[in-house]
Amino acid sequence: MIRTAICELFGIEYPIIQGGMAWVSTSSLAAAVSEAGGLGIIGCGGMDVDQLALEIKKTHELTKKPFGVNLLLTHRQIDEMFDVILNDPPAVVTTGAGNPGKYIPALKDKGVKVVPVVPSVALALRMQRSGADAVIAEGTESGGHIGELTTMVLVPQIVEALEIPVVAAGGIIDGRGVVAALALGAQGVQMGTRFLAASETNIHNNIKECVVKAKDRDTIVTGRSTGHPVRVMKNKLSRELERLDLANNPQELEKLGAGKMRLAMHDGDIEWGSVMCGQGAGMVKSIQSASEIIQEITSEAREIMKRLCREGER
Ligand code: TUI
Repeated sequence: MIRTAICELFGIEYPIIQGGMAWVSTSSLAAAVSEAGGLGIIGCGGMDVDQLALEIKKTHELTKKPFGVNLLLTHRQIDEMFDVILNDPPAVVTTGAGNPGKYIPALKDKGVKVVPVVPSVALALRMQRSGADAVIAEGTESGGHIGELTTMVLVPQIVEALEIPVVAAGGIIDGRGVVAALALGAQGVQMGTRFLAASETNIHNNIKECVVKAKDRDTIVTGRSTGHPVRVMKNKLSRELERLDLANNPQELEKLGAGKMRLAMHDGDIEWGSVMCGQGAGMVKSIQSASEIIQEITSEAREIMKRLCREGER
């Protein structure tokens, strides 16, 4: 079902990419997603170079299928992280939170497919010119560091502007989202929030329960005054960050925000931790394995496409 250009490009069965979430996407999740036929991604955010090297090694041991690494361009050891990747190259590198242009040639020399996450048509075009193999068009519904445009308007405009394949991200949780993304011209989807609640993530159970319990309006964007807006679950920390945003106090905001992802994901503090997650959390119903998630989504998508075909014939 739904085999698209990115299935060929990455050597995967289903056009489903797991978001490379900082503190969340380790070898256990990435390998489980790849084993289930999607593309698992290790997120380097929250890791140091030795941890990244070890997670890549562990993923190779857990699966023979293709997987990727997300290079977080704001990482304090970004150049060392890049060297780790060149030393033991994964099939795919996705990038986030910046322009990866200078890293692309060396990755391509090693046969790695390079797929930057982009929040605008202008950056998508720059990435295509720099040799990217595909882009991930990420809407503002996503969790974590976000751009301004919604998935609904960003994806079709990037699809229209580019010749390389486009993957849609932001607010995609189930088969309905997958079919909608394909209808917008995307060749696949990237999902973070749904996999945040996967049984294979090694994060604190409080976070998974928080995602499962979430309702439609439970996330908020903080940090606009710093130039790095992030979508998080509403809690005591986000209310305090919002106050500092409104007071236009980016220095205090950065100070208060430091170390709070670890507090959430590792320690399970859902009040004072930074619980980065997307608006789609309200649609996540339970904690499931990566394989159950992918099977459920693909069968939902198949059913929806059949129904739409029938209705289109009438
Ligand atoms: O990167 C993400 N999501 C993230 S990163 C993260 S950790 C963090 N790092 C820095 C500040 C705050 C949090 C948590 N979640 N998604 C991909 C993404 N990339 N979203 C938006 C962008 C982006 C933004 C600007 C990509 C490129 C860009 O380009 C600016 C430029 O340099 O032209």
